[in-house]
Amino acid sequence: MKIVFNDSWKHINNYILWSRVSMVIYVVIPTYNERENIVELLDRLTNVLKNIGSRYKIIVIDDNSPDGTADVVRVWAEKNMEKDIEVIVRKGKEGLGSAILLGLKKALEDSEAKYFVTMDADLSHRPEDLLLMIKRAEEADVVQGSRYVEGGKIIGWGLHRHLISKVANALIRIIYRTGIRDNTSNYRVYNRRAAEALIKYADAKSYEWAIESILIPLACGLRIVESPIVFINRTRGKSKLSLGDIIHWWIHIIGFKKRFNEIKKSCAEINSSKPKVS
Ligand SMILES: Nc1nc2c(ncn2[C@@H]2O[C@H](COP(=O)(O)OP(=O)(O)OP(=O)(O)O)[C@@H](O)[C@H]2O)c(=O)[nH]1
Ligand SMILES: [Mg+2]
Repeated sequence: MKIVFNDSWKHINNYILWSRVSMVIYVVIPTYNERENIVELLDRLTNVLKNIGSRYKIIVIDDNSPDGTADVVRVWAEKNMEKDIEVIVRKGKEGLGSAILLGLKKALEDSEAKYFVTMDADLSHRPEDLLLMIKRAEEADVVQGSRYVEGGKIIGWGLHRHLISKVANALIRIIYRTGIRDNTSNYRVYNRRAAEALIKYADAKSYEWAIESILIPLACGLRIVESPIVFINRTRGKSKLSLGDIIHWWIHIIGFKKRFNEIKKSCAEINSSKPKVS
């Protein structure tokens, strides 16, 4: 009996080890003029990813940053002999949403890609919070990095940013019944199902991405959990968020409702046409 027990444990351990090694975590990072932040981000991020122990790939989507961010990444990769990083440079500033979508599309081409992380390059999203987020990804389709659950917080925001964020989140919770405390941070982990849903339905070019990329998995009935993050307001480089972006963002929160219902219907139809596994 004892031998059988030990053997099963050996199998389980081997399986855990095998599944960790065989899965690939992709990290998609949009950048525009982030040369002051990107080196620290990549140092800390690769450190965390190595600790997790799975294979990983980092995709940086840079919009031909005038400050030479893409070159800084290339030099960093060479200096650190880091092969698992790719820089895609687009012609000009096309928006953070379309940059992330491109990165996800590219990542999905790898059949071994299991988790798809999206994060900002300005060090507002601490790479160290990814450890818990990846752990939680085993129980959900989307892990939302959350500033509004126990253990999460925001450092460095003025009163008006707190107010905008609180009101926006309350509005999203009411209109879409998300039940999620933090609907607007772009620090997330998606599994393949969720990433595919985003490729199929998302259309956001710019900052509306933060809204669509949580509401689409929700419309498709996917499971979303929150994991605490400490959000630190950028201390280096400039924000690209303009007043126009903020206005557009507010309009999108309300205007997306019709599309949300269409996506819900489409996803329900796809799910009901799939053969049931008993
Ligand atoms: N490729 C690409 N990246 C962008 C674009 N706009 C913003 N980004 C990146 O998207 C991330 C978030 O942009 P931020 O300017 O920090 O915007 P934010 O975090 O919403 O605003 P702040 O709170 O003011 O920092 C950063 O990594 C930016 O470099 C864009 O047009 N193209
Ligand atoms: Mg930022």
